[in-house]
Formats: sequence, structure tokens, C-alpha cells
Amino acid sequence: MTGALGSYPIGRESSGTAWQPDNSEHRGVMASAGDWHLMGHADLTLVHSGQGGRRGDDKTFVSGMVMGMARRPLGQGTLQLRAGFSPDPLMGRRGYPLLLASGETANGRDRLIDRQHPHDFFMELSASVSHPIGPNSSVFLYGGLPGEPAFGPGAYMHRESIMDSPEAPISHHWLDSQHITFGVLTGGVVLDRFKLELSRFNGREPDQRRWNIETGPLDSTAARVSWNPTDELALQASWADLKEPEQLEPGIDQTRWSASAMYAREIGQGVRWASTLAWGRRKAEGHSYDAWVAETLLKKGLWTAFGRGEITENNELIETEGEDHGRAFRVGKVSAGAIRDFQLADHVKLGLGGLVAVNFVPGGLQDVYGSSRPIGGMAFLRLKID
Ligand SMILES: [Cu+2]
Repeated sequence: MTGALGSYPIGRESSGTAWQPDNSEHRGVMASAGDWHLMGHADLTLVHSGQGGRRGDDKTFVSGMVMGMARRPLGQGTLQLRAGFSPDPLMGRRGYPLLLASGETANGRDRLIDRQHPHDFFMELSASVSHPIGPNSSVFLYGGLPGEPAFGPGAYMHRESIMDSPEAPISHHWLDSQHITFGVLTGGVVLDRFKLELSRFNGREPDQRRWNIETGPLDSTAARVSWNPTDELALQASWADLKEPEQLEPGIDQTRWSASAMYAREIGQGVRWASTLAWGRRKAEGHSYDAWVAETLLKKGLWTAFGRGEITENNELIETEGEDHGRAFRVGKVSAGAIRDFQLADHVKLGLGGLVAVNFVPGGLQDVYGSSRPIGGMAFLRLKID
């Protein structure tokens, strides 16, 4: 089967219109009905997060996603409909404790700090059409409410290099937080192993109401160039201009840049290795803040080991009285974990996993966090249907 946006291997397709390496694993429960080809997968994880230090907290919650896709030929091209749902709103508006994460809000007044916000119930409701313009080239249109504009690597829960970890990256709001964008229209062209695309979208982050569909003008812009030079490698560089992304900072626009490389291959009989290196920058009111991420995963049979290292320059960790933006601190985090799956049926796995994370906090924040190396951890039980 080929991709929805062009006649390349379907393994290349990631979240939104993002690309990953051609030989990435592409799993799902498939069916067909008339001209329609259907695919679905689900991933529901019961997680206990324990975060240490003065700013730590504990919580047990469910996160994950349920996704469905329907595709059929349209003229010489392809029509694809995709829907994604998240159980995250059930964890409550304050999300879950995660040291050094920040962004979005639970009450419309205060920023969530040292917590990961819940994702909206509607993660994606999108449609795309593509039309061939040559043997290996095509043009496409993609629209979503919500959907994902042409910025960054695919969202973390879709990246093979870290998808088995239930822990959100602390770099989320530099690189891939716009994966739930309430209103996006993308046009692009695929030229064999290249893709160029341009999005107009509603740059406002989702608000604290996580069950609804939001609307807003498509007044933000993103552009991305993607290149898969080999079957193992996926490269992208992107730029975005976001109108008032932060609900708590009305009137402040942001510019973001990102570049990433993903690598995936089989390194032995039944052994897969996938990695991602990414950089993201966001700039608002003349200040630029960067984030760097390295992720890797090794999978052999029913065992998976994963790890991630991140550095972010974050100005949201301390709220300064009367100021929208506080002082920026460079912080870091390294986490590593593993999951052992148990095959319950053909398409059903139950996995038991855990991870440990070490957070690196600079001098100016050590009093606030109560340590220079606060530790976090997660234990989790995952039901996977694919
Ligand atoms: Cu997210």
C-alpha cells in the first residue's frame, strides 16, 4: 500500500502530513468495505507518575489515543479521512505531574508548570486529497479541525523512537505541541523523496475545555521542507509564525523554527532501532529560546527499551509578579525505560513498563525544586490494539 499524499511507501506517513523514515513500522487493524480501505489502532495506558523534589507530585491516570483511518481512490489520486481521540480529558484539567514541563492552562488564568496538560478529546478530524502529477510526484491538500500544520517532526506519540514511552517531552511546546490545532489547511507537493508544504492555521493553543471543538481565524502560517534521502532516514526543516499561541499572553505572537533527523532500521533478525534528533526554537518579543531532543528505541520481540535526553531554555518555570514572561533557565532531562509486552490475541498486547527520569536544574532554580537533580518516574500498564 502506498501513502495518502503520494505514491511512496505508507511507512513514511506519520502524524498530520509529517514524514518519518520509509521503513518505519506501520501497524494497525485493517479491513476493507467496497472501495474503502480502513485501518485503526488504539493505545490506552494506565500510568502512575511520581515526581520528586519540592515541586513534585504524584498521580495515577489514563492517557493514550484511539485512531481510525479510511481511504479510497479518488480520480487518479487518493482521499483519506482520519480521526483521532484521546482519553486525556478524563485525567482532569490539571493534567499530570511532570517536572520541567510547562504550557497551556487548567483554569484560563494560571500556567500549568511542572505538569503536562491533558490533550483534547478530539486529537484529529482531518481529510486529505492527493493527485499524481508524475510517476513519483503528486500535489495534495490536507484540512483538519483539529489537525496538524506543517511544522516540526511528527508528534511524539507517533515517533517510533519514543512512542512506547507514556511520558510527554519537556520540549513539547518548542517542537510538536501544535499537533492539535483547531483549524488547519495545508497544501503541498511531493517530488519523489522531497515534500514542500505550506499551512495556514489557527495558531492558538487549545484552551482548558478539553472536550469541545474550538474555532479561530486561520491567520498563522507554517512551511516545511522534508527529505527522505534513504529508506532509513527522514529529514525536515520548518518555520512557523503563530498568532497569539498562548491563551495567557494575548497579543503576543511567536515565531518557531525546527529541524530534525529520524533514523529507523532493522539491525538484526527481528531487532528494530529507531532514533530522532531534533532542535526547536521559539521567539517572542525579541527573545529566543531553544530546545534540543535526542530519542532512541530498541525493540526485540516483545521487549522494548527507550531513552530520551532533552535540554530546554524555559522562561515559564517561575512566574514573575506582573510579568508575562519570567527569567529563562536552561534545564535538562534524561529518561530511560522499558516495556515488556504480552501478546493476548492476534492484534492485542498488554505491556508492563517503567521509566526513570533525572532532571537537571541550574543554580537559580535549586531552592525552588529542592534539589539540583530531582528524580521522576513512571510505572505503566498499556493495552495496545494494532
Ligand atoms: Cu501534545
